[in-house]
Amino acid sequence: MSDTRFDPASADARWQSAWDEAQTFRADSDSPKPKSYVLEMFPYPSGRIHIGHVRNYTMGDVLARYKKATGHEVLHPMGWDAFGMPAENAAMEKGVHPGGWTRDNIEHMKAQLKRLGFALDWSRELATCEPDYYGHEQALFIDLYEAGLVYRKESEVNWDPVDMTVLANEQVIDGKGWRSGAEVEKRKLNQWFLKITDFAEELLDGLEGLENWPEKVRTMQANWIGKSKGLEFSFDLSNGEKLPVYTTRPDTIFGATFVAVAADHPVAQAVASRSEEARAFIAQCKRGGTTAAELETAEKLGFDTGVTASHPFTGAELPVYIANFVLMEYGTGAIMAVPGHDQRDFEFATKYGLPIPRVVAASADAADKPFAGEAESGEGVLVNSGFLDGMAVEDAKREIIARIEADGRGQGKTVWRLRDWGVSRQRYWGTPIPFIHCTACGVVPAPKESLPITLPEDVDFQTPGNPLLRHPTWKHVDCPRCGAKAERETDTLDTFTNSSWYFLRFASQPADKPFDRDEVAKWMPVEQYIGGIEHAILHLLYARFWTRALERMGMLDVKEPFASLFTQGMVTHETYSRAEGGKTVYYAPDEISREAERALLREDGGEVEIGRVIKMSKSKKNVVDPDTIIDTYGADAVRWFMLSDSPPERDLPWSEAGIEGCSRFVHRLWRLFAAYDGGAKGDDKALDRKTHQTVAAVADDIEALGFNKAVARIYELTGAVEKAAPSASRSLAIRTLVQLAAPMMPHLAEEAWAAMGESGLIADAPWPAVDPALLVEDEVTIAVQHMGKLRDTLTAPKGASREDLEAMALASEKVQRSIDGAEIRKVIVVPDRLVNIVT
Ligand code: ANZ
Ligand code: ZN
Repeated sequence: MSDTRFDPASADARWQSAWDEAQTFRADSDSPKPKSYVLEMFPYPSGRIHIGHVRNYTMGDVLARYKKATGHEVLHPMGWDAFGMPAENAAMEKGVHPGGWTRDNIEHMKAQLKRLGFALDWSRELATCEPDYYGHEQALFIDLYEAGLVYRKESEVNWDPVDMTVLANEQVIDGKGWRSGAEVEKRKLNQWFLKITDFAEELLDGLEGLENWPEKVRTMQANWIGKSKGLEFSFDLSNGEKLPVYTTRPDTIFGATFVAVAADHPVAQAVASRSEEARAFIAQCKRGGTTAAELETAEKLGFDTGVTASHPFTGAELPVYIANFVLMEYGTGAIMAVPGHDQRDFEFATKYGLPIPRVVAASADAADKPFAGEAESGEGVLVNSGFLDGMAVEDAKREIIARIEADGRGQGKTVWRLRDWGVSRQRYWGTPIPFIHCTACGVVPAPKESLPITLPEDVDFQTPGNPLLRHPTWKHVDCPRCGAKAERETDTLDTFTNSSWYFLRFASQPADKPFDRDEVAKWMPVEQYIGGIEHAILHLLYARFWTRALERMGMLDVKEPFASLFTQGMVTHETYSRAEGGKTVYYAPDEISREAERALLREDGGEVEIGRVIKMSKSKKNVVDPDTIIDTYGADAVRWFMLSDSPPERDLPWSEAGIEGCSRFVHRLWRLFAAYDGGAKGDDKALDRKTHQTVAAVADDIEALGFNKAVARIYELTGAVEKAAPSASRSLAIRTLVQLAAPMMPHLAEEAWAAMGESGLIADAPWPAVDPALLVEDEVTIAVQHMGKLRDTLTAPKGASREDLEAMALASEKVQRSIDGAEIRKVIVVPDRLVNIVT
């Protein structure tokens, strides 16, 4: 082989175009091979590839290439989650069109991905912002509507009175609009919803079958769905009405010292109609945030309505408050408050001087133990609770539910935390919701033939508000039902809808419908899905919901989209900063010269502070640019670094020394490959064993996504080959190393494969075969005798069974010649030593 240096700059580009030309990674739906669908979460085209993408996609790539080598027809696609707010923000800030901005970013990022040599089927590339994607999504949305899974209802939004626009939750900062700084108001608007709650039970139960998902993701989803068993019962109020409340702790009922309702509750509204003070209080509640987390931490505020509620067992009259921590959308919007055992109630009672009795204690004799400044929500026995005294919590729950049900006051009930999914966004850069409002016919779905309903191009972002709403012509259409003048819906869909079915469109891309059921069935479910833990809840839950909904509608044959899920760790780096003019200014690693104990800013030699090793992020400037490192070290070194050292689920600290080491290893392997001599003679049994064992182990590691282990084994085999003397075994080991490295360092491997005189691409070559006999650690030499005379010697795996040794001995030609057809009377086997045949 040649002794030139390996030059990534030329080799990378050369092999990338060779794969492109040969369409090496094009997935064939009609292939008879077993299918394997490997998918990484598709990126948002923000402008540049982030190092986190590089890590995620490298992992998927190794698996995809390995699956191909092991005889699978692999689908490994890539696309763009291309709708969303950053494009609109760019439009507002830079005066560019969101479409142009997004498409430029896609072009740039695609080129970056290509430089990494990923084995992707680019023929299936899709961008969710293109009509040939979102038009099909509109069709699916209409299908969901027709299946009864889409509806409209009034619901609260964050309204920025200055920008005259609805804000997403993340655009509300400390109760103010992120751009205008104006105090955000809550407004009721008609919004579109998807009925995910219809699937709550299924989505929860389905988690059990997902054994190949991380436990923590399953737990997070289960908590989000939030099934709770409790009791709904009614208090009799002093005004003669009944007030239903919901509790998950009916056992604590003797500890209830007040009752509270949400600001929107009819009881609160009734009080407000009579009291100016109550109206002011309710208005104040509405200014605060409404998320559960905000309510948890906000100061607890209440307004005494003057109404009282009669305790069902003691008859005590409990005050009824309007309280800011009670949500209208959960349970009944009213609670029995038990300050001793619920933290929110505890804070409230402390503030308003209400009694805090104990009704659960560690033991019966701790009934009067004071609280240590907070509520106790744990297990124990009931105390100060009349007929419940001495009972365990679970027994007491059952007892109360039974008595309340017997009285006809209420019923045991299951409540879900999961809410229906509000998908309306008052924004431009999203899928237009395919409905038409007609004064005569109401809400009418757009006819399917009219899809895609495309976004107008001529929009301006300098005026506040939704560009679709103010566009002069776009929304004006004739009603598809009665032909009268009507208006299009101007809301667009939440971008999470785009990522809820993209994996189906990758599997099948007909022009006239979202996907073909039979073709999808060939690929789905995704065999391995890889992405960030930040998508543990919403994206994965929504994708599971769409899949189940489409299955129920008879459009799909799978219920769960992702058979295995892997959440990779982050790429991290220390930060560099110093205070300048009262602000903390961050510096990028390439602006710093790092010494053992300190870090200096190259520009002025001044010392900067070394911060914690944290996730790479633009705001902290602790990032490395993938393009720069590919330029410097080549794609294979970068890929190798992404796989080395850290287990893939853990964080990977970026280091200059680390990537340099990887680059050195690429060249070291090249030198070894260059020493390949196809004609070398002689064998080296120990090396053969090592080679075969490494092949088997690397395969197991890749299947288990233990890439760092596979990397370590390749290092080890490399070391062993370097030490070995030339032999046929050594040549085989070198050839095998090229194959083992191929999924990880595909450019180097192709270059070596070609230089060794192999025909075809290594990307198309099968995974090296393993001889099981060579996987056994030790071999022994067995003497084979006939009538006590040595006739042959055999090499057998250590510990081979008597039967195997006997069979091997009888298979020996020399032994057969010696026996010469005589009748065998007895075979004596001494394991690991000898076989003697008696005739
Ligand atoms: C009495 C009680 C005693 C409660 C106790 C808890 C502990 P999870 O478990 O999250 O489902 N709750 C009910 N409806 C509410 C609403 N609309 N807004 C705010 N809080 C509400 O929570 C159920 C518990 O949250 C219910 O059980 C109720 O307080 C409260 F030691 O009732 B509990
Ligand atoms: Zn009409």
